Formats: sequence, C-alpha cells, structure tokens
Amino acid sequence: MRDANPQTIYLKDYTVPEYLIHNVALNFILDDEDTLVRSRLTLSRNPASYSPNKSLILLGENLKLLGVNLDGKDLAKDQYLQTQDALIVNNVPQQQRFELTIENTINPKANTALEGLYLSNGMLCTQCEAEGFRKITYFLDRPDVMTSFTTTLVGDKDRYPVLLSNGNKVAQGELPNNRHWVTWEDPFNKPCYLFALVAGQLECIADRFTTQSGREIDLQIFVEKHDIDKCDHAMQSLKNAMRWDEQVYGREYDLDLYMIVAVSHFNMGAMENKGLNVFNTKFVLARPDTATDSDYEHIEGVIGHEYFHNWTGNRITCRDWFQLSLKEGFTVFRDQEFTGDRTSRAVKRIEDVNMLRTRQFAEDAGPLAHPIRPDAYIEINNFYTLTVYEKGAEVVRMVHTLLGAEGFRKGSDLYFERYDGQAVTCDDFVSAMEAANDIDLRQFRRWYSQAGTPVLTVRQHYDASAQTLALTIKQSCPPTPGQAVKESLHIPVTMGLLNKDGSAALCKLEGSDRASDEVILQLTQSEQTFVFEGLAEQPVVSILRGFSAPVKLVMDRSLDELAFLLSHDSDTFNRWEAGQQLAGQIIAGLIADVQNGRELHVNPVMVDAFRQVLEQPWDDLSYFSLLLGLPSETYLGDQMEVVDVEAIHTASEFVMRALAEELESQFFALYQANHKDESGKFDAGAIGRRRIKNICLSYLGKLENINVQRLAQQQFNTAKNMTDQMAALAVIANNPHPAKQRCLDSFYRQWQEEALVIDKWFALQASSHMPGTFETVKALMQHPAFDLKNPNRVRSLVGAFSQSNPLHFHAANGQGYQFLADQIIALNTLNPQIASRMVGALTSWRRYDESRQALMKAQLERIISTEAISKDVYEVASKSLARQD
Ligand code: B3K
Ligand code: ZN
Repeated sequence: MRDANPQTIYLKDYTVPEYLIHNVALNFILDDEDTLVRSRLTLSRNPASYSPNKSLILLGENLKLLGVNLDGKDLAKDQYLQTQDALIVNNVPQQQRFELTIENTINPKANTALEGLYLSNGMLCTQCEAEGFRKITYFLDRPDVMTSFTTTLVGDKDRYPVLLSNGNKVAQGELPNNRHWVTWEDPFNKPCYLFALVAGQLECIADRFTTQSGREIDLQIFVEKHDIDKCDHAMQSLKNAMRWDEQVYGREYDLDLYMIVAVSHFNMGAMENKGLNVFNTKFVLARPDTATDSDYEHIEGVIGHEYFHNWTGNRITCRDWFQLSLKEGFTVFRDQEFTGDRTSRAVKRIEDVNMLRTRQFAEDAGPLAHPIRPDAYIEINNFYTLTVYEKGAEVVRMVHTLLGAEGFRKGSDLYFERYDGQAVTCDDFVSAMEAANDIDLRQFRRWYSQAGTPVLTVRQHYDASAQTLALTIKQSCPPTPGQAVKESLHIPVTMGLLNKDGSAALCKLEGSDRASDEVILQLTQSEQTFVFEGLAEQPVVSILRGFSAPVKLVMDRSLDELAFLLSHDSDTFNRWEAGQQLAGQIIAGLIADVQNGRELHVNPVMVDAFRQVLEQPWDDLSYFSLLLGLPSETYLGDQMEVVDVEAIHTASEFVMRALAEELESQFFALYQANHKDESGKFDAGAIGRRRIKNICLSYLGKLENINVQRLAQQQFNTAKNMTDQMAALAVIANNPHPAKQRCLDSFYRQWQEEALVIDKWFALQASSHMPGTFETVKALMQHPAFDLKNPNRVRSLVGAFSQSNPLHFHAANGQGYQFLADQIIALNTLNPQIASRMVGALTSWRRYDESRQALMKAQLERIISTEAISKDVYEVASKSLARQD
C-alpha cells in the first residue's frame, strides 16, 4: 500500500542534527541473500541543537534488526523502538560521548530498486545517494552528518575475491572456511551518502598519476572479466580530469588511491563515492568497434564529473538535499568546461544549450517546475533534475561571466578555503564569490529561488542623425506552480554589433569611455534601455552571445538578417543559433501549411543558406556538422501553442528531403571527401570527418535512391567503428530501405554479447519513425534480451520510445500512453526511481490537443490509483495532474 500520506519535506523546516557521529566502524559479512551488518557508532549530543528531544532517532528501511548495544550493554526490547523507517533509542547519554552498536541483516538479491546494497551480474555493490544508506543500516542519514568510516568486509574468497570500500586498504587477512577479510579506512570525514562497497569477481586495470605536488596516486578501474579490453579510454579520461582540475582550479587529489567500478545495473550515470566511484558500464566501457564518438565524449565527461565531485561535493558537501545544485550545478559547469577544453568549445556549448532548451526549458514550463534550489519535496530522488543539474550549471556559468575567469578563480579558491570539510549551502557558495570579488550578488541570488525560464524581449531603434542604437530589453517570467509572482533577475547579456560587411562594429555604451567588440550588459530591471554611440550605419545586433543566460529571446528578425548572421557572426554559438532560427521560422511556416492542407515548398533562403555553409571551408568539422543540423522535432513542438506531432514530422521530413534534393551533389561530394576507412580513434580530426560524413548520409538517405541505399549498406557492412556502423544503420532503419530487417538481424548477431551495443539496437528501433514501430516495440518487450530489471534496457526501449519518438508515442489512438503506463506500473514495484523517471513523458499532457490530453491524463490517473504506488511515482504523477493556478 502507498504511504497513506506521503510527507512533504520543506527547506524552511531545516534544523541542525540533534546528534553528531564522531566515527563509525562497519563490519559486513557478505552474502548475496543474507548480509550481516554490524555498525559501531561513536555519538554525542550536538551542542548546536536546541531540540528538547532526548531520544536518538536513526533512520533505516527494510532492515532486519538483530540487536542494539549501548556502551557495552545489550538493550532490552523496551529500551528502543523500531518503526517502519526508524530506530528510536530512548535515554541515550546527553553529556558525554557514547557508543552504539547495531546488528542487522539485509537481502541484496531481493533489492531490485538498486538503492542500498544490491546485486548486479553477481557483483555486490552499493548506491547510497541520496538516502540509500538507511537501507544498509540504521544511521543519521543526512548529508550534514559527516564522520570517518572504517569498513571491514568479510566474504568467501571465490565468491568475492575483490573486496572494496572507500579510502585506503589498511589491513587484510584469511579466515577459516575459505573466507577472507579486508579493512578500509577513509581518513576524510564524509556523509554516509558517499559510502560505498563493492565485492565480487572483478578484473582490474591499473595506472598511476603524479600530482602537481609530486604525490603518486594509484588508479584502478574494475570491471567484469569480459570487459577488461574496454577500459583504456576511461583511464586516460581520469588522468586528463586530474590534470585539468590542477591546472584550472588548483585542486589536487587527496587519497593515495582512486578506484572506479563499472556495473551493469545502475539507476543513473555514475556515483562519486569517496575514492570508490561506482559507474554505469555505459560511462566506462569503450572500444572503437563498440562505442561511438559521442560515447567516448560522454565517458570522458562523466569520468571528469565524478572526479571533480571530489572537491565540489565530497570535500565540501551539501548541508541538506535542497542544496543539491551546490554540488551538481557547480560540478556540471566544471565538467562542461573540461569537455570544452578537451574537444571543441563551440560544439560543447551548442550541445549543452540544445539539451537545456529542449529538455530543461520544458521542465521549467511544466507542472514540475522548481527552482534550482527547490523548497519542498516528497522524494528527493525526483529532484536530480535537468533544472538542478543543467540550469544549476548555467547559473554558475553566469557567475563566471559576471566575474570573469580570474575573478571566478579567486572566488572558488576562497570557497575551497572557507568551507573545506563542511556541509554548506548555495548561499555560502555565492557569498564566497562575492567576498573574493567585492561584488554584490544579492539580486543574482534570486536565480536560486525562482523557477521558470525568463523571457527577454528585445527591441531596437537606430537613430541615423545621432548615430546611436537604442536597445530596449524587457524581462519577464511566466508563473510556475506555487510561484505566481516573479521578480526581476540579474541577467548578464553578452552582445556584439556587426557592420554591413560582416566586420565587428565597436560597442560603446553612452556615458562610457570604453569601446570594444563585445560587451556584457547587466540587465537588472524589468525593462532597461542600452544606448550605443558612434554608429555611422545601422549595425546588426548579435545578442546573448555564447547563450550567456538561460533565457528565451524574443526579437523580430528577418530571414535575411538571420542568414547574414549565419554567414558572419564571429560568435560561434550565435552563428549556429542564427541558422537554427532561420530553419525554425521556415519549418514553422511549413507546419502551418501542413495543418491547412497547403502544398509544401521550401523557401529558397534556406537552401541558399545551407549552400553557403556547405561551400565554405571549415576547420572544425564537428562544428560544421552542427550548422547542417535542423532543430529537433521536440524543439519545434516546444515553440508551438499546441504541439502537433504529425505536422511537425511531415514538415521536418519534407525539409530534409528538399535540402537533400537541392544539394545532393554537395552532400555527396562532402561524404566522399570525408569517408575514410578509419578504425575509430578518438581524435578531433577523425571525429569531425565522421560527423560531417554521417550527417551528409542522413540527408542523402531521404532520397530513396538506389545508389544511396547501397552507400548506406556498404558503410554498414564495412564500418570499422561503431560511429559509422550505427550511423549507417540509423539511415537504413529510418527510411524504407529494402535490407532493413536483414541489417538489424545481423547487427544483433554480431553484438549479442555486448550489452551496451544491444542497448543501442533497442533504442534505434524504439525511436524509429517508420510505420509499425509501436508493434516492434511491443515485440521487443518480449525479446529474450529485454529485462525490466535492468535500467539501461528500460531506458533504451521504454525510455527511447516515450522520450525520443514523439510521432509514435503520441499516436492519436493513445496506445503509446497506455503502453507506457503499463510499464510504469510494472516498474513501480521493481524500481521506483526508474518508474518515476518514465512518468516524465506524460507530464507535458497540457501541451497537446484535447483528445490527447484526455488520453494522457487518463493514464496518469490510472498510474496514481495503482495500489502500492511508490512515493517516487506518486509525487511526479500527482504534481503532473495538479491544477495549474
Ligand atoms: N551524485 C550522483 C547522482 C545520485 C542520484 C541519486 N538518485 C551522480 C552525479 O551527479 O554525479
Ligand atoms: Zn554530479
């Protein structure tokens, strides 16, 4: 049965912990089904707590309690109380330290929620963030209780030859009955969400890193035996991340050992446990023939992200879970910059903004909108959102923009110096930035408490006689649930001006004696006018360069002006953006034509713009390939009053085909010039060649031309790397290619032993827009390789269908919705976190036509009335249905 009344937790109710834990000694006698946990805690009353409560309340869930001992004496049953989620020990000492020993057992094999201690392909592993430690033993499971951990693992030598936990290995030994033990000690205080243990039959690759101060660090990556040949890229990524954090932030690694373990069953990407990261295999394993270029890039990004958490998350952690963006926003910003430095800054920025605008903006405009520092939650796992992570990173990026790289570094140095070893708040982060730079960020702080995507409306007025340009910017923010009234934000708006010949015009603000190619406008009022002087001719405005703030921009632009910016803007982001706006406007017109039954014609401005891009020489081929990309169907839908998935799809396909027809020879020549027989090395030149070639192939694939079909098939058959093989298969599977089924079958046969490649095979079919996809998805649910207990599989089939296939998921008869609800209900009991993530595809129901609204709403209602609904699913489904006023 559902928690009768799921409780809402509020930020305003925060109080300091009543007790402190000085150290904990954990002892695990490992067994797949019956692990014995003994925890010895040294505690004392927290002098900073004013609570009159004299009992000690430790949190715990699903634990079989064997006994409690206080200062050497076993407690009788009436000296403590065990509830569904806590152990309450009465009359603990108030004046001095005391020692509490708890014994309990847990069943990792039965743990399909993958939180706490669980089994994945025979390996025992843990996931404790946010509140999984309480599923291992009773504890003060909250991030502001930091303590030192000593962990002893005992187990069968054959069953669990490798025994890992946080920190340094300090002792080990043999025991009778073929058992052994290892003791780990973590010298750094940490909250229990950073605890980890791993035990099993694992292989390891090892390397070393010398820090900037000359310390030698052992690096180890543990995987299942058959994956040992896919760890090199992850290891190299780790070393790159370690060096980068030293160079850019002056941060050095602190323990003598850094371990990464890859597991097949994992609810998210990875986890930054101190000294012992646990990763989804997806973000570790790569070989050129099994992983695509973007897999390689994501692996480096996620390895970096978890590594960077060692300072932004572990050494300095969050006071409470409302502060999650303190560590996540900052760490995402750090990993974005790392990837930008390692690959192409222009490309990385565009990829990040694209994701933010399609997915986070939708979240911020929907029923689950929340500020980057939420003020209430039912289930904290539901708040690991795009808002907390990606918008959180944008907020940190704005601080960086406002302070400049040097000022930001001064601020981060002060942050690390002031708060090392503490659990702090978002406000503490901003205070450090302020103090180091002598700047007032009071108004800027509203970004932390205000939800919703601000809208900037820009008007321009050029006065030829005065030679001035007046730019008036109005900011507004639509209401979000629980926040009807919005206040003005402090928004940095980076901009430049272009002369008619494409050269930069100087920006000289009225009253300022400085003139430069680019300025950062400080927008603080609801409406503000900025006047630029000395402009002999009317310039073209390039505004919000680099996407300097996470806002929507409304500005009247002609197609010609956009085409001009696409050719001339020196800002790589805005140049791409102009192309997107141009394509977006033209496709919007075509969508209206489809809706009104008019014949479709592509605007020659678009063909010319594409031709120009295609005919220019480009150094950064990855960036070039982005310029050829069209706005996604999801993004186009976001721009509409009522999303019309069919019209969007028809218009998008039409444009692709029209461009392919008009520019066939250019696409073909570019394909040929860049199609090299390459093994798939992760280097910028080869990646760029593959990217540009494969986008050309995707256009050519629309031509239903026998030569192109052969080309795709040939690339599929001869590819030496997964990027090329997948790209060819995608073209084959998304067009009426005669060999479609044969290729899909042979791909499966070739890769059936490689779980991550089979995930791609599922996802590709689930996101296909060809007819019959729904039936394929249903059939794939019965495929022997499908497993509802494996989150990667669920994401690749159910997730890809519901989140990346708008056309079929939103089929007018509602079968997609019903299918998704069936899976959510089944997942609800197995894995509430994954179930709740899947509800996301239904939350935007108000964006569709009346008939679809009713169908989606009915499924949400069905989900919510399921017996035994988890609080994870309940929170998302009920908030999705809640009235929006
Ligand atoms: N901190 C973890 C996420 C934990 C999610 C808990 N539901 C990974 C990361 O952001 O690095
Ligand atoms: Zn993180």
